[in-house]
Amino acid sequence: MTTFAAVDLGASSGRVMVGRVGEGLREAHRFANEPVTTNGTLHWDILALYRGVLEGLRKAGPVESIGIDSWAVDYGLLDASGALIGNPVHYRDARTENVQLDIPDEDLYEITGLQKLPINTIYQLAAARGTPQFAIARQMLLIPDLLAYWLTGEAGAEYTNASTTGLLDVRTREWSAPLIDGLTIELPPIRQPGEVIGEHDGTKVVAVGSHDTASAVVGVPAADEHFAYISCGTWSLVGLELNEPVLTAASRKANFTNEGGVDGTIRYLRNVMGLWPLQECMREWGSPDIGELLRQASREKPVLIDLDDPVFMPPGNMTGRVAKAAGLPSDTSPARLTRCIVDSLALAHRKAVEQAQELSGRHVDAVHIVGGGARNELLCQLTADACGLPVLAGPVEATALGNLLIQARAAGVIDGDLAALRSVLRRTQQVIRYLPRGR
Ligand code: LFR
Repeated sequence: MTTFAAVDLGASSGRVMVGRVGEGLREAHRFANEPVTTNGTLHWDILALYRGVLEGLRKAGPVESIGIDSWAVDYGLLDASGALIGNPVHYRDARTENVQLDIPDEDLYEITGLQKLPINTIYQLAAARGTPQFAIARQMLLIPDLLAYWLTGEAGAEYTNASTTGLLDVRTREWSAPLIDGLTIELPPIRQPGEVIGEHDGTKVVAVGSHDTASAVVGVPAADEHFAYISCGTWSLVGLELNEPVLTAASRKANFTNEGGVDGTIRYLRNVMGLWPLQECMREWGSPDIGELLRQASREKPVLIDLDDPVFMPPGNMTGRVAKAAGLPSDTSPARLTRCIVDSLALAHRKAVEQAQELSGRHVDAVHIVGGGARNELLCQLTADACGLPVLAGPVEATALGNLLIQARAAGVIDGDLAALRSVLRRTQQVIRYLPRGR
């Protein structure tokens, strides 16, 4: 049977997973993703990540093809010789805080369909403009495209990830001429998931939904279209899979985004802060056992905070920021702070699930939680309670599975639409059902 390697880079670690259709995934290699601050700027350590990818591919052994996905919006700049200029800047860096674009928000939404998020590439490029590095830059490659370029020598921009930049036209699915007008750097041609990018040491590198959230949505084991998904990890990406974008003023005001999905779908969603505040608190507490912490938290009384507040974006001193927002003393116990974050997240999930339905007119009767958050029983139950809908939790590895399925289809091992790919997941992946309590 044919084996595939899925490279999946997350905000805190990267993995190379190996698997076959209909079987489980094996983790060939996991490596830390540790951002580094120099001269006050937060960077990704991209060469360490690339080394991790190479090491993982070596450990994976012979495979039919390789697919790469990662978080979105961040990029590397290349000079005229194709060399990387400096380390890619982390989207959590403060450089975009006060950036203003020339174009009004309404017009930008009309073209791109994207929620207003300062992390989006368009704001990052505006912040970078005028720097000496930008002056010598000739090309921009998003993170998975940069790694694919190093593996194969081929430059391109995979569509689902390009759709998060704020430079793509949501209708034509190409770079927007008015938005890239005047940009002194070249944006490479768009390529679609399933296309062969090139070869690395004789193995094909195939474009997948290279935005991790796009691959995660492929990996949602939904039975029909009446589902909401929450791709829950560092972020919670909460939304629906649609065929057409929703570009109304109400949608813009609710800050909903129309990102490009695999097979021409639209990922109509909101970025909710996700488990990031809890991950940061855990780091401060010296990484205690999460199971025990959640058990203790389940016995605490809820206190709610607004997780959308940009005050929670940067790393560091998260316990202090959460306690302050909740009006709790700075020595509040980890269990209480955990309960506060998890409850607030469940409520934010509910708000986004409800708004997505209202704004799109699509009704849902189940919420799928995929990604690491599917392991968090307290969060899954509280989300079911808040939404008043069954939550179907799993697979945890939806992103790597979505990555692998698109490679498998490209190789001709399986065929069919997203529904067909999802039926494979329903047959092979464990899903835990949480029913809503007490409404
Ligand atoms: C999730 C994710 C989100 C994106 C954020 C920043 O890992 O890709 O979809 O908004 O990271 O890139």
